[in-house]
Amino acid sequence: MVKPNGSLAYPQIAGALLEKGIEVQIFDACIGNDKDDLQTVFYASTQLDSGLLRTGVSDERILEEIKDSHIIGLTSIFSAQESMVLHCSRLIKAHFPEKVVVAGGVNARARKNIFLSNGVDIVCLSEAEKTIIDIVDVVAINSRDFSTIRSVASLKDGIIVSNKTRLDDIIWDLDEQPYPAWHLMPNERYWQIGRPHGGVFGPQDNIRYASIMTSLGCIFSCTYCHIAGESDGSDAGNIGKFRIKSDERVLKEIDNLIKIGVNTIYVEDDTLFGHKHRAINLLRKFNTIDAAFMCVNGMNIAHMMRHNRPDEEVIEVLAQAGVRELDLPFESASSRILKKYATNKWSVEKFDIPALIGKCRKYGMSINGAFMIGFPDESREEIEMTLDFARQMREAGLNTVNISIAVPLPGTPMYDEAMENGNLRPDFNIDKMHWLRANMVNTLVSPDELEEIQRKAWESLNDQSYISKKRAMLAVEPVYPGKNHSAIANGQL
Ligand code: B12
Repeated sequence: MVKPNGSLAYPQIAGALLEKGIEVQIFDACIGNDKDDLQTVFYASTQLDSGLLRTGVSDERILEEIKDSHIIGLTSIFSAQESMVLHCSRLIKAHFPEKVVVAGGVNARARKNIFLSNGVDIVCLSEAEKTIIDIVDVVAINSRDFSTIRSVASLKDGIIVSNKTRLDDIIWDLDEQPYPAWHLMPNERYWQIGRPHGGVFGPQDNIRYASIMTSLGCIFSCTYCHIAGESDGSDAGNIGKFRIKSDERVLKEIDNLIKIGVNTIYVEDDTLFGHKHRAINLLRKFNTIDAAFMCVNGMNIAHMMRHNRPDEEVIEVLAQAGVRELDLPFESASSRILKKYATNKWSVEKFDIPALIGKCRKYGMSINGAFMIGFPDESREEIEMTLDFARQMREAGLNTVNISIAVPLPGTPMYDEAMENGNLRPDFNIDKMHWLRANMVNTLVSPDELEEIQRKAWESLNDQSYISKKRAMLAVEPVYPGKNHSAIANGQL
């Protein structure tokens, strides 16, 4: 299905530029601006050869929007969207060779060589609130030599120069980050469309949403997540480390959002309860705020438990803060898989999950269970273990179930291992790096079988009304070329 991107990178980078008095505009090419008719740019997708849908403004409109800018930034956090990002960079470079094209985001940095050979001049290798200013300073003196800037990769005389991120390049105290420039986002358009980062809403729901992160980084180190690779000595530096904003800073950010008319705030931390007491105290302060809060990201089962039983304090505080929907990332119900791939992050044997679900429901929250299948050495029995568990938890009150196929995304340890062990062909198709596609080969359960299992399980584990709602959000009835097409037809895309 088609949703606007609305990534936090845009207001973050824009905020950093505004703080230094540098003129900046945000253009979300998926939905355009006042010059574009939503019916034609957003609601009318076209299908690419890969089967993905292209949604957004024409090439001409992109060129028109950027024609007066010196520097054009492109964000690339989702690998499956890389082809279209590179389409933009090539397009811009072909028409305006003198303009500087900068890219950032987890996918761009993991694939820096490919970006640099497709019209991008500079790839930011880490968080870039400071880096973007360094780049502007170079452009301002009419130079195109970015080779001395830290934490970027660039081309110098046709050779890639890549400067790793060092400890002092990172903003450790998140209160020192510039305030995100949410007011520059095309919010009215996002709200008119009404398809935020989680949940199912329609334009009639008047959902005026925005995202915040109260902390960055994660205390876990799961092999399918890029954070596991963001440590000392990596290109990105140690940004995987858990860092927090002060309560005052978070409340000020929320105040800024309310001032621009936001009524629903998506808390998108990687691990909201990384410091449990801090999160509890912070959430208590949300009680009096006139907005709903959503946690579609960053919850962890272990943080919701205390001595293997539901931690009522955590659940109560979430409910009182107005959280109406929770995503619980079980991933697997096989202890072996959890240990090997997911930092052993919850205990299948010890945790009383039906009690946890019951408590969350008691507090009025709708619970989605997130599961993953298709790890390279995962057996059919282990997959069934997870699906059986999901079935039992549905009986215990879980509202919906989401099942992803494990994807070895570039930049993650799982990617490196898949390459090394022959689970990923060197010529893999980046457009298929998507959670409904089985990308790995030489797996115990074959890719075709995995997609079939995923589709059937999703259909049998969810209510018909939910499936219909999801299907109603499909832009076109997609037909995939080739054999592995089944998963796309199940209404989750
Ligand atoms: C919030 C979030 C979501 C939200 C919203 C995403 C959105 N559109 O904004 C929701 C819940 C919807 C979501 C969903 C999914 N997500 Co998500 N999500 C995140 C999360 C936790 C935070 C992203 C964020 O806003 N970060 C804060 C911003 C400020 O950081 P940033 O984007 O990195 O930007 C900084 C730098 O990278 C750089 N930068 C970035 N862009 C640019 C551009 C320029 C020009 C410059 C100069 C610098 C720059 O500077 C910025 C400021 O420092 C990330 C993990 C993470 N920590 O980044 C995963 C992540 C992006 N998600 C991921 C995945 C896999 C998914 C799902 C597929 C999960 C699933 N199975 O359902 C879905 C798919 C969604 C889709 N569209 O297809 C992966 C993507 C990996 C990949 N290579 O594809 C990530 C990286 C997590 C992971 N597991 O590895 N996600």
